[in-house]
Formats: sequence, structure tokens, C-alpha cells
Amino acid sequence: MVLPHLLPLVPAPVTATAGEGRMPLTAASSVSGPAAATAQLIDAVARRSGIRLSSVEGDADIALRVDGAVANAEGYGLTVGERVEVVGADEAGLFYGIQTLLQLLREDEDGSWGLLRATVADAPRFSRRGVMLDVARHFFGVDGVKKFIDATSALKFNHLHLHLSDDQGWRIHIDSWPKLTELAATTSANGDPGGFYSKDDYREIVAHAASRHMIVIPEIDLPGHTHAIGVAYPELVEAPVLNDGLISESARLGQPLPVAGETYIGWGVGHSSVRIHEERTYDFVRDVVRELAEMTPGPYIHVGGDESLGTPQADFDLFAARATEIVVAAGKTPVAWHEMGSAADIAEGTVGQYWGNTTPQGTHAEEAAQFVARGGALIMSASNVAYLDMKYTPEFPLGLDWAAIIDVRAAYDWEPTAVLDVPATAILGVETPLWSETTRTISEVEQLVFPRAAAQAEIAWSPQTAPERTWDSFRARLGALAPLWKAEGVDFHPSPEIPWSAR
Ligand code: TNX
Repeated sequence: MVLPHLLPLVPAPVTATAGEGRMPLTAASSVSGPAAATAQLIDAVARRSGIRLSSVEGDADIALRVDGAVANAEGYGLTVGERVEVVGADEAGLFYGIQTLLQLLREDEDGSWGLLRATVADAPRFSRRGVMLDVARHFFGVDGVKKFIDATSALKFNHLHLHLSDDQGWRIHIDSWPKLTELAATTSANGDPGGFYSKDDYREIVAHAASRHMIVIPEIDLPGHTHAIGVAYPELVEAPVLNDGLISESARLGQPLPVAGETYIGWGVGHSSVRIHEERTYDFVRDVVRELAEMTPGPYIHVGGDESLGTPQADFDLFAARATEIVVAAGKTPVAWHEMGSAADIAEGTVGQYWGNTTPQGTHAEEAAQFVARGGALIMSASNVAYLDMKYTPEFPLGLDWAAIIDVRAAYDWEPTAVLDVPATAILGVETPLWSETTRTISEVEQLVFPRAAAQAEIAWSPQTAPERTWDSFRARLGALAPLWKAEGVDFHPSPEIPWSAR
């Protein structure tokens, strides 16, 4: 279905009115405004169209500016008439206005370029619009992560959660515990090559994210998902607990079982735990959190807490209280997967990340509610809709299927405030995670992430009641992103649910 007057914008803006025709864009077109924003626009237009806009002072065809009088944080106004004006409420707002402008840039049948005439006023529904990249199961280098930042920030995501450690590898250099990256970073899941970020690498990622208005949230997964720590420092980690599920799943997949002190390359979960009653464990956590805090300008440090099946509940409770307190003492806000809500004494203000089903199972909803009761809030990552590592179809070559098969429509069709029985104000927003058991390259990551991340971007950004918040509208608008992704070399999955456009 073609909707002629539908502006091809994802996520849908608060208000957008299409004007008549296009404003031509040529090599003679000029742009003025703040240096960073101007340079980003010029480069993106050049990558897409080959046209290199000239940067001028004063009167320009495209005027970019920041004006504090525009009300909403991260908001912007945009008009394309005879000229273009993009006004951000702040620098982030200007950046998002530019992303919208780039979606209005279209190629004509004769190969000429123009900007669709439009008037847009926009601001986000949720201040938290996150993506997660698991760099532990498979490692992705700095350039790959930067590309991931570019493509997700273009959809107006503003947080990047990096899952920096898991059973299969430790991915960030820590000066006070150097064997982590010396001994526990060389391999990935399936025995694939590993890797790690030096502190400079990490700072480079943080700076690149900041230039795209994304806050990095580093995660060290504790007290479970810690087998790799024991490869480097055996005294910190208990012997693996081999539960029946792990044994049968490993046999089914033909994967080895974890062996204490040896690199683990399978996909099993729930077998590892740090030693809860050794003070040295807390020296370790304190040092790691301190070093992470020093190089992380964002306010959060994520301490994991998921699937600690090998940690007795009383020990888990004790650990959760101490680990979240250590983060607070380092001057940061702790974030944890929702299971940490099973512990009575998590630090006040800890943010929970809900990864259960949209119909909560077992004790998941209670655990999530505990964060709110302790003065914290929640990030919604419902696994049966927002997990980017689930397959699109049962036959899709990449991804897992334990939470659901998630086609684009299923990814689009959920409401983050309707999952848990907590006040709507306790929901900070959405995070959509990519776990990397099956993805070895950024290109494979992109096939799972795009287009479904665009569905989560719209859920997180667009007003719930906007007229364009329908599947029919979304799929038509989404299809128009194909030429943008092609220009940026994003290896999106051309799902047959979507009418992909050529230009
Ligand atoms: C569950 S979701 C996990 C991860 C796996 C993922 C695979 C969560 C907090 N833990 O350890 O990678 O499933 O989909």
C-alpha cells in the first residue's frame, strides 16, 4: 500500500504536516549552524546523495540552531519550505531534527535530490530509549560499535548498554586486575576469536556515543555469568554448578560443559557464581566499579544480577545489597536485571531492567516492583517482543527462539506501561537488547537489529496516541528507510512484511 501524503518518518513525530512537493537540494545548497551539527549533516548528505553542501555563516538554505525557548528536552521543530530551518531545544534536539531531515531527503526518478516539504514539531515520549550490545558472547571492535551507534542514534536511541562480561569472556581492561583481559578475553562463544577494549578504546566509544547524544551504560554481570572471571582469578569464583537444564541443552547443541578455570565456549547460563563470602570478591567489585566509573561520564553502572541459578538465594540477597551499594559509593546509579529485585536490601534508587514476558511469569513482576518500592524505576526490555536476538521466523539462520519468534509486527505490537502493575511514572522507557551467542560480526548483528530496533524506537519516542502509531502506517514509513540504510552500509533484514522502497 502506498500512502501518498504519509511522511516517511520513523519514529513518528508528535506532529508532522506534509507540504507540497520538494525543496531541491544541489551542490549549490548551503548550511549554517553549530559546527558539529553542520558537519554531521554535510557528511550524511554526502554519503547518501554524493552532494556536498557548503557550510556558510549567515543566510543559508538550511539553517540549524539551538534555541532554549523550544520547550521539551531533546525536542526540535523543523520546517522545509523554500528554505529549511531546524531548531533544537538543546544539542540533542538539533541532532534529532537532523535525523528527521535526513529521512525527508529523497531521490527523484531522474536522479535529482530534494527534501520533502513538511512542518514537524517533535519531542520524545520517554527519556530512556536504549539499545544493548552483548560484546561478551562475541566481541565487536571499536569500529563496529561506532557503526552500531551511528545507526541506532539515527533512530533517536539515546542510551547504549554494553554487556562487557559474561561466562564466555571479559571485554574491558581493568588496571588493578590485569589478568581479566590477559587470560579471559581471548575467545568468544563457539570458540570464535575474542578481544577486549583497552581503556582508550572504551573512551573512544564513549566519546563517539556522546557525539551522537548517547549515554554509555557499562555492565559487569554479577554474581552469575562470571565463569570468565574464574579463568583469570580462580579464587574469586565457585566451581560450576551443572544443573539438569544445562546438561541437556549442552548435549542437544553439542556444546561442552563448563570446567572450572578453563575457557567456556558454550551458550549455557546459570552455572557460575562469584564467592559471596570472600572479602576479596568485594575488593574486586569495588576496583572494577571504580575504574569503570572513572571512565564513564554517564550516571549508570549495571551490575547484572540475571540467572544467578548457581548462587543460593540468601547469598544472592547479600551480594545484591553489597554490589548495588558499591556502585552508589562510586557516585553512580546502579542498574540491575529484574531478578535483583528478589533481594530485600538493594540500594535505594537502583534501576531495574525487566526482561520477562509481556505477560509476567512466576515472580518476575514482584521482583520488578521491588525496584519501584525502593525508590528506583524500571527499564522495559520484555523479551518476547523487544529481544533483538530472537529469530524473525523459525527458519531465520541467526538468533535464538526461547522467548518467542518475533517478526517485525510482533516487535511493534506492545506497550511498555501495560506490562507491570506499577505507576506509569516508574517506567523510564525501553531498552532493546542484542545478545550475541549466534552473531559473529556486526553485519550479522545488523540483520537481527534492523529493522526491529526501529519498532522499539517508535514505541519509546512517539506518542502512544499519535494517529500514525498503527502497524499499517509504521510498515509504510519503515519501508522508506531502506535507501538510508543502504547508503550507510547497514545490513538490515529485508523482511517480507515491509514494502521496502528503492529511493
Ligand atoms: C537470557 S536476558 C540472558 C542472556 C542470554 C539471553 C539469550 C538475560 C538478562 N540473560 O544471558 O544471552 O537470554 O537470549
